Amino acid sequence: MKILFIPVNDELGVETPLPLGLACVAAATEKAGHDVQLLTPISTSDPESSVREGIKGIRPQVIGVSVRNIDDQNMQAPRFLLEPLRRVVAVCRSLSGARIVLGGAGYSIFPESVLTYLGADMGIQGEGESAFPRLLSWLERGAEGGPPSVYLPGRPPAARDFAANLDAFPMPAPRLWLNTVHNSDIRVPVQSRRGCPLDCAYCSTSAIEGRSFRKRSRESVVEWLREMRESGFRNFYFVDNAFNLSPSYAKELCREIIRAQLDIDWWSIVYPKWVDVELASLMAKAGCTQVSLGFESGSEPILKQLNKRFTCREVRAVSATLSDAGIKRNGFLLLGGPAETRDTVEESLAFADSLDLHALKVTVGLRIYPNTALASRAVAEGLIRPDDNLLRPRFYLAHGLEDWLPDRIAAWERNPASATAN
Ligand code: B12
Ligand code: SF4
Repeated sequence: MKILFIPVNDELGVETPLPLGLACVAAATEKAGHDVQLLTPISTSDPESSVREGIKGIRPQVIGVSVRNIDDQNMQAPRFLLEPLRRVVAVCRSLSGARIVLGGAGYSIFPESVLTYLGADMGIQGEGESAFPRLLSWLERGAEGGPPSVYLPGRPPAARDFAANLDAFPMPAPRLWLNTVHNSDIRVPVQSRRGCPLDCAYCSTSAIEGRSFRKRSRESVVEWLREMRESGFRNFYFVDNAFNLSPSYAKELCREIIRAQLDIDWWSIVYPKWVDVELASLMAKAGCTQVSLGFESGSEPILKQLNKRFTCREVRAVSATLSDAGIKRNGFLLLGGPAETRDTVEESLAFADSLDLHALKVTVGLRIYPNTALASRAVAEGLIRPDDNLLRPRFYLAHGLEDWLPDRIAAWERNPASATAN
């Protein structure tokens, strides 16, 4: 079959990440014997010309649209991003009779409500590498028999896919998704693992990747990095939820990168625990120059509320170990969650300040995602109705902090040294 894949630029004012997920699905679809075209991310403000061009080029029977972001998770001025995406789907409909299939991280969190909202034909929750080609075979057979792992309007979905060994899936070749990228300084996303068992109270990852931890062989990751390197890219971003999970895999992967002498520069996301001197030094030698350290709070009771498995002491130790290895640390605070008070906020700001971070991003209010402990709590506290599908962003902000916290953070951002002031 002929398939057109459409990634979307949500125009958030920050660089649109390269569409790794869609490229993975495109690679698997091509491997299954279909004709594939992957567009460069199209602008939601003017989708018509790019979609028209894409459709003219391949005359698709199926169009796959990636739904990455639902909103920008900004409580003070939330941007709901599905409205422009609905226009993209409508443009596809007006220009082609192809079936429109949705997928992606944002889609996976809200599979039924996004399908209805965007008015597409079907959607795939979670990884698309095996489910999408299976869907195409089903369509080729005239959609006879039960549909494979898809959401159809008004029908319950079949069970979703979780490949145990990610090496079963091809990694996208540069010609498939990078041949129109002219800036070789761009950070190319790379994924070595999927799934997160840690179950933080507010997190949506289980809906996207599941809770079980699955990986690629380190050899296949390094082989792919080599291919990218030979195509001129030197900067990478490990999009794995926690690069240091498991620490033994992380160390082996770093050793493999070092052995391959790739001379690359990469960033990653680190869970603030399980980083010893050996891992930090291997990461630095392998080319890691910066990590995101999402410790979210500097108050022990709040960490427990968020179901974090680390203590402030561990955060401090991990931060120092990474710093000693020469790796920059970007910290993240998530303030206003369950049991947060003015005192715990001040504690967190002072704690973050004491870590001597390269940068710190403070978020006020927690975006509530379906099927999370935070959502149950918000229902119990009467903040949201039990039947709210949460597609329109809803935020948790501890009672009593509504007026004070945004002002406090604005003041702190103007003058971070005021961390201990009240
Ligand atoms: C790494 C990451 C980032 C990095 C990206 C770095 C880079 N260079 O790529 C950075 C830090 C820049 C970032 C920024 C943001 N991010 Co982010 N990010 C992630 C993270 C952790 C991984 C994304 C990823 O690359 N996955 C790897 C690929 C292979 O997986 P995938 O894209 O999901 O694709 C698979 C499936 O979804 C499916 N699939 C994908 N497309 C399609 C299409 C079809 C048709 C089909 C059938 C299947 C399919 O198959 C793919 C392969 O298996 C996710 C959380 C998560 N675990 O998914 C959040 C996540 C996507 N981000 C999120 C958000 C909100 C943001 C920001 C808006 C934050 C902000 N306020 O700035 C920005 C937006 C940036 C932008 N312009 O789009 C949210 C989106 C949900 C929402 N509320 O909208 C997520 C889900 C995190 C969360 N809170 O739950 N992010
Ligand atoms: S560690 Fe990250 S991905 Fe895992 S549950 Fe917590 S927030 Fe989600």
